[in-house]
Amino acid sequence: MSYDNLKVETQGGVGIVTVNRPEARNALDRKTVNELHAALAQLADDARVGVVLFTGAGDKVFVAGADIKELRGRTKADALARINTGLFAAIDNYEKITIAAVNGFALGGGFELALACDLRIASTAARFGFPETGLGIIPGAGGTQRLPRLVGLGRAKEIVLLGEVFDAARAEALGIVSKAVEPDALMPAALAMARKVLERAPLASRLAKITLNASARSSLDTGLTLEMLAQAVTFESSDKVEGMTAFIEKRKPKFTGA
Ligand code: CO8
Repeated sequence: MSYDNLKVETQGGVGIVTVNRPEARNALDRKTVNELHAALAQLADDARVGVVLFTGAGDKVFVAGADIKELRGRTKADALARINTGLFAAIDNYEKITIAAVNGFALGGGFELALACDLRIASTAARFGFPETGLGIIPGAGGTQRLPRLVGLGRAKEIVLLGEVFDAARAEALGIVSKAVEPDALMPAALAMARKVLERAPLASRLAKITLNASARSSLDTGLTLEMLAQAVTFESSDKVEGMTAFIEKRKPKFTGA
C-alpha cells in the first residue's frame, strides 16, 4: 500500500503509523482519515503485527486536530456520517493493541486520536488541549466521552471549557499518559511498551481490551458477565496451557495466539 499523508512501517511485531502532513501540522483531512482506515485494515491483516503505534512526523506536532480549512465547510450531514467519530471508534475497537506516542502538539482531534488508543506515552515536548469551543464547535470525536472516563468529569470540564493547552507533565499527573520522556527517548520507550504487550498472550490481551472497554460502556453486571465469558474463552485456549506450563517449568512461554 502507498500513502500520501502517512508513513506505515513494521518493526518486529509493531506497526508504526506516522501522520505526515508537515505543511498542515499533521492535521487530519478527509484523505488522511481515509488513509488511516486503510492503514488499520492493512495492519489488521498482517499476522506479524500485534501492536499498532501512532505518532506524528517531525518534532513539534503529533496531530494538530482536524483540518480546520476543510472542517469549516462541514455540515450536519458530515457529522451524522461519522467521518471523524468512525475513525476513532475503529481505533478504540481495533483488534490489536494501540499505542499513541505523542511527540508534540496533540490538539482537538489529535488529542482525541490519542484518547482512542489503549496506551499513551508522551515526549516532554508534547502539548495537549481542546481548542474546539474557541472555534465554535465541541470536541465531538470522543473528547467529551473518553476524556471524562479517563480523568473524571470535573477535570474534563476544566480542560474542555477553558481550552487551555497543557504540558506532558500535567498529562502524566492526570493519568492521560503513562509517562513523559525526553523527545529522543520517546520512540524507544514506546517500542519497549509495545514489546511488553507482545510478550504476553495475544488472545488474552485482546479479550482483556474488549472487557476493559466494556467497563466504561455497560453496567457492572453486564461487564462482569462479559468478563466471565471472556475468561471461559481463555480457559479453552492453547496459550493458557502454554502460559501456565511455562510457569511450572520455569521457562518463558511461547504464545501462538490460539
Ligand atoms: N488544520 C488545518 N491547517 C492547520 C492546522 C489545522 N488543524 N493546524 C495548523 N495548520 C496549518 C496552518 O494553517 C499553517 O498553514 P499556512 O502555512 O498555510 O498558513 C501551517 O499549518 C502552520 O501553522 P502554524 O504557523 O500555526 O504552526 P505553528 O508550528 O506555529 O503552531 C500549532 C502549531 C500549535 C499546532 C498550531 O498550528 C495550531 O494551534 N493549530 C490549530 C490547532 C487546532 O485548533 N486544532 C483543533 C482543530 S478542530 C478539531 O480538531 C475537531 C476534531 C475533529 C476530529 C477529527 C478526527 C478525524
